[in-house]
Amino acid sequence: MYRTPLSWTELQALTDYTVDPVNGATNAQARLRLFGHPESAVRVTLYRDHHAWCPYCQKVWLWLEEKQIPYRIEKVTMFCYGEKEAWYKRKVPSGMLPALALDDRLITESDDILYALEQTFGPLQQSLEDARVLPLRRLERLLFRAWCNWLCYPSNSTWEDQRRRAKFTEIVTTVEDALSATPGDYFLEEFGTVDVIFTPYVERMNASLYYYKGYSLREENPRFQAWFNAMESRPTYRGTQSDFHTHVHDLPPQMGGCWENGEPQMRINKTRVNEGPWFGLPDVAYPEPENARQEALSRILKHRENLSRVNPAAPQIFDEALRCALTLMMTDEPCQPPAGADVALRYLRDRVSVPRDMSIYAAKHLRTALETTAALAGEGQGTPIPIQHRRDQDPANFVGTLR
Ligand SMILES: N[C@@H](CCC(=O)N[C@@H](CS)C(=O)NCC(=O)O)C(=O)O
Repeated sequence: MYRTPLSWTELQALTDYTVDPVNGATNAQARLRLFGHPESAVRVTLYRDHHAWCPYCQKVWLWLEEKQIPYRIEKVTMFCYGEKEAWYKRKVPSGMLPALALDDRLITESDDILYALEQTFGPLQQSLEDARVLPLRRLERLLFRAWCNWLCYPSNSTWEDQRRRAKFTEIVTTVEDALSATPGDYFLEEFGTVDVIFTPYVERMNASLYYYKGYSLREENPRFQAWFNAMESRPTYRGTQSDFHTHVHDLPPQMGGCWENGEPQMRINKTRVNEGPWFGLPDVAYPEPENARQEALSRILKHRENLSRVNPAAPQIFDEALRCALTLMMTDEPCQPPAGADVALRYLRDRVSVPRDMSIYAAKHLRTALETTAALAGEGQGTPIPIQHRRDQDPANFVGTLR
């Protein structure tokens, strides 16, 4: 039995989701973070990407959140999403992110930024120059290179793909040994700098190898699994954490291409990440927060006019289709959507960006409701996600409401 879709006013009444972006938990929407300090205490501005996706920005972001340093955030467009802001090019002619202003000093290069922050505010448990940290930093770069060699170059044969996989998993074994070398689940005895340095690319490896190679870093390696679980116990990490769908479609233009190996498991994983079910994927393991659906609803309510403007469907079709999906998400009761809803809703399903738009569980609920409702209308897919650029996600379309 189908019900009629709720009106926007009725939907609005179903969410009281609020966060305090300034003093509350780590979140991608904040422009100012105070951690209970007065605004006059701010000495730092972090310039990072609108998409909260740049891995080098995530490293600095996590460090600031862990140390609870008051800071401002200025968001900048990455080249593959749209036009780089002229004011930023005047400051940083290369346009590269992140950059950080510390008092009167502007610093680029994420490692130099961490050095400067460490000198000013003290290390995050261990110093970057600590004798235990230096070899682990080198190991992180080795793992990064082996990952790029496997993911970002086409293999001419199954043999070549297997060879690159073996090289990568050999270094994974060294990382597993490093994780086993100290008590606890972090790299050293206690959480610190090394964990922050490993986080951005290990998160992207977990997503991309699952999808493009059929290899599940988190599930196949017990120490990595324990490390991910430990990281997910931290609200700082949860606030910066992305999901598989976002990563696998954001990586190709950034990395210059990601290559599928075509293996049966890879094909299964790819379909699952693109079409669901999204619950149960090894991109998250902490228990779902109770208000995940309310969060998804409140984020859509905030942006629905812009979402309608960029959607390929006519506004009336998109409006009704979206209300059907949100009604299902909030009431568990399906609504029959209008003709054309399949294309409209799958276009949006493919463009929910985590953590830019909402947190990981909120996105899983939203993608599920969009897909389930789209399937009631038909098999039509949204415009394919581009792989050379992501201008379909140009933040200029959301300026003014991007919070
Ligand atoms: N070595 C630099 C690398 C930074 C980097 O590659 N940033 C990329 C984003 S992940 C960038 O800003 N690219 C320009 C753009 O995409 O607009 C660092 O550690 O900060």
